[in-house]
Amino acid sequence: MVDVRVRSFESVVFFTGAGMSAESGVPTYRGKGGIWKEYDHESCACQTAFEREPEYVWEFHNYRRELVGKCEPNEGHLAIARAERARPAGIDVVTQNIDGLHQRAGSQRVHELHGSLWKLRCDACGWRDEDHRAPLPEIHCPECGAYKRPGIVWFGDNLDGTTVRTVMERMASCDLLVSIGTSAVVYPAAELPLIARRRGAVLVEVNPEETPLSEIYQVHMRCPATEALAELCEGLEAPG
Ligand code: BV8
Repeated sequence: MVDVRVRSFESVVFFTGAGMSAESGVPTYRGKGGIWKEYDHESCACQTAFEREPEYVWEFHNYRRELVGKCEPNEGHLAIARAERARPAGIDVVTQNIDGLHQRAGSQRVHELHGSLWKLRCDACGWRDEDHRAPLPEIHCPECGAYKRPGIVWFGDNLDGTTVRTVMERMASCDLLVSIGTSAVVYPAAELPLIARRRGAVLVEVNPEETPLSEIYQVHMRCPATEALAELCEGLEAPG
């Protein structure tokens, strides 16, 4: 069995999806209880819907802010944050999640590929802010009065170029990549671990279920995120 404990590697990327936050009570997108089973993202979570019915899109996103706002980081988030404290320059989190739970657990080096539920912007005048109030009391831009937009990468939106370049660099320079709780069906995020694979890193997939990209991983941990992370981060003590 390959030794995949974080302490045996120099540079580690944790690549996380909704399954990372499932044990915190945040609904996943697909599979049992998935949010896209209940809501059609084309009517409540995309630019076209936002332009057509901004109030309904905000009703959906305020519902998510209230739901996610009540959730706490789980032992898996905390284990990753402890690992970063033990190895300040050696751990990065690349997340598809928008819930902010990695940051609330104490992780500093977090790259949000799909934006954040807590970030806001105005596409009419360029105003930006971060606001954790749930529900958001005001959905109009304080500068120009247009509707604020959640700072989320919706389907059909481009990802932020700077974030993608930084993430590609980290994937190309890590020696361990741990994918946690993603169904690997959303692109371009899903294929980013291939960069680490090409670089010769050890790839670990943490997911109770198989995914379309399972075969690129050398090690599969078919268990929940918290259980796998307790094992992977074993023996890593933060200094002091
Ligand atoms: C783009 C935002 C360039 C946040 C999301 C046609 C037109 C336009 C684009 C496309 C097109 N066809 C294809 C595309 C590309 C498209 C895409 O990939 N579509 C797929 C579905 C085919 N991608 C895009 O549009 C991206 N942009 O390509 O720009 C472009 C631009 C214009 C035109 C063409 C190209 C943007 C993608 C980002 C979309 N944003 N959501 C929100 O609203 O919530 S997608 C959504 O899925 C989330 O972001 C999420 O992060 C992402 C991936 O989901 P997962 O995180 O994997 O979660 P999921 O529920 O699926 O799986 C959970 C897993 O956890 C399961 O496997 C489960 O087994 C496991 N699990 C459960 N419990 C646990 C667990 N694991 C461990 N422990 C547990 N306890």
